[in-house]
Amino acid sequence: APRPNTPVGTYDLVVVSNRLPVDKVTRPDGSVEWRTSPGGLVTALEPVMKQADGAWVGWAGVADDESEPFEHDDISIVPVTLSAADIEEYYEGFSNDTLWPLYHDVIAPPTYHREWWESYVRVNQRFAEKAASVTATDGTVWVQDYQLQLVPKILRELRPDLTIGFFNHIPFPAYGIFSQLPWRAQIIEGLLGADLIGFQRAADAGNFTRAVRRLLSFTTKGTAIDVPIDEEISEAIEPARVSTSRRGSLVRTVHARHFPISIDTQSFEDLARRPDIQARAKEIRAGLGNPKVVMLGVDRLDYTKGIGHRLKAFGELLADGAVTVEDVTLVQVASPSRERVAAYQQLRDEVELTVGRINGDYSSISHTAISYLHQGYPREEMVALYLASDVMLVTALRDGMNLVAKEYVASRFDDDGVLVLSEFAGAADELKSALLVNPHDIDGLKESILEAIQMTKSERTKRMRALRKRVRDYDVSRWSTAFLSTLTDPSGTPSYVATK
Ligand code: GDG
Repeated sequence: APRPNTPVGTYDLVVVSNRLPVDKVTRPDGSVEWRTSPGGLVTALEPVMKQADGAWVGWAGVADDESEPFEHDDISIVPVTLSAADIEEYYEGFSNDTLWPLYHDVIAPPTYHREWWESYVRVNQRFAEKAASVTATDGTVWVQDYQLQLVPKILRELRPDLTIGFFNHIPFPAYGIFSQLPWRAQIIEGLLGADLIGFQRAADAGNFTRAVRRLLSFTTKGTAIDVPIDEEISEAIEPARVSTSRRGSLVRTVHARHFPISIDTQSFEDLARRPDIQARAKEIRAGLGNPKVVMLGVDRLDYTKGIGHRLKAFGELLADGAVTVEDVTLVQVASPSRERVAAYQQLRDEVELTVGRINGDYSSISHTAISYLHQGYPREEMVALYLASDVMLVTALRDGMNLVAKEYVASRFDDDGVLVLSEFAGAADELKSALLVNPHDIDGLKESILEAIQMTKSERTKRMRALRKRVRDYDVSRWSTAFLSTLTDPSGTPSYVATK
């Protein structure tokens, strides 16, 4: 049962994420509009949320917004307020300049600031209190991602009656790296407030479980972790989740497992089959001067994505004379991201310098080596780009999953196109028929690019069919169903057949 004097809400399923699935847009005349931000998570959770009496707790994307809860497209939206200082310290600071680089294997140096940590604690407390106040007795809360790792613990203290899930969308690093974090024990304890902690790859779940053993010496067995609890708490918790350890003390069982996220595969294929989008794909190729081979990169402009390594490999292929701009062109969409964080400003300068150099050295009047687009595009245009491209380059240095790789595959209903995919993206565990590359090995990357360019039609078809089967069989609704059913019944057979 909930603790006495704790306010209790009415929603049986509550999703908590840093950003709401809607953006608050203020028009020039001052009127306000809420626009659905088209993301995979919304598509995945919309049906479940509508079915269970669901609500979504999160931030609307603008400072100091104090909107009251409201309904949007049949989902209840519960906004959390962030001040300009919260955004700077909790979000841009601790989330994006401490945790993000640390969890991506310190590709960029993480910054540790005590003020940022304090803000992270305060904001996590606010999200947890909001979630606690809207969730029904014995309800389920699903917390999303690295910005909110303390929420499970705070929530369990406020509401021991709840079933709590957490999903980490980014990698979880090996202990040798994670242990740099001055607040490493608090983070682990925060996550252990959940009943089920989900990760993208088996390796991430393993890294987390090892961190639990190293820092807290709790007993683990496979994916199960025994978390000691006191008697008072144990009475409020569902009996099936409580047991007595070999030493005779009471423990809660927490599970850490991998659930590789996916996309709404069908919706990408549907777009790709639209005649207007196919016509647009042809127009894109014509606009590029109808080269033999169009290569594509699509990333948020982020240092984890290996954009520089990709450019270096392509630049060297041009310098070697292995390819010419008449035959091969690269389109790089780099959508603007985290522009107030210094590391991102520096990355933008580096990428744009490199693109400028390569284009200056190798482009001709009629053919550009790299079409660089620092812009965001509608989903329709992305699918047209996927269709227009013979080779898709995903060369992330570290990536939780990488949905772009799956979207490319989902769009290629013609069974054509070659995916070059980094081993360091979570997607590599599943998309084994891609050309897997180590992006740090520039010579290897160049060879794989040439192999992709020269691949025969029959080999392309064979590989793409295998890739498409995986992405069709494991779409995002299967992901959310698997997570939620494991959360509510951890003893049940996992319906999601794990990879590896
Ligand atoms: C994190 C993890 C994990 C990009 N530019 C445009 C655009 N996009 C879309 C892509 C894709 C999404 O954004 C990016 O997803 P990714 O998975 O590639 O990468 P992150 O943003 O880093 O996401 C990642 C993911 O969470 C989910 O768990 O896979 O590893 O880092 O859907 O298509 N979409 C449109 N215009 C753009 O310009 N419409």
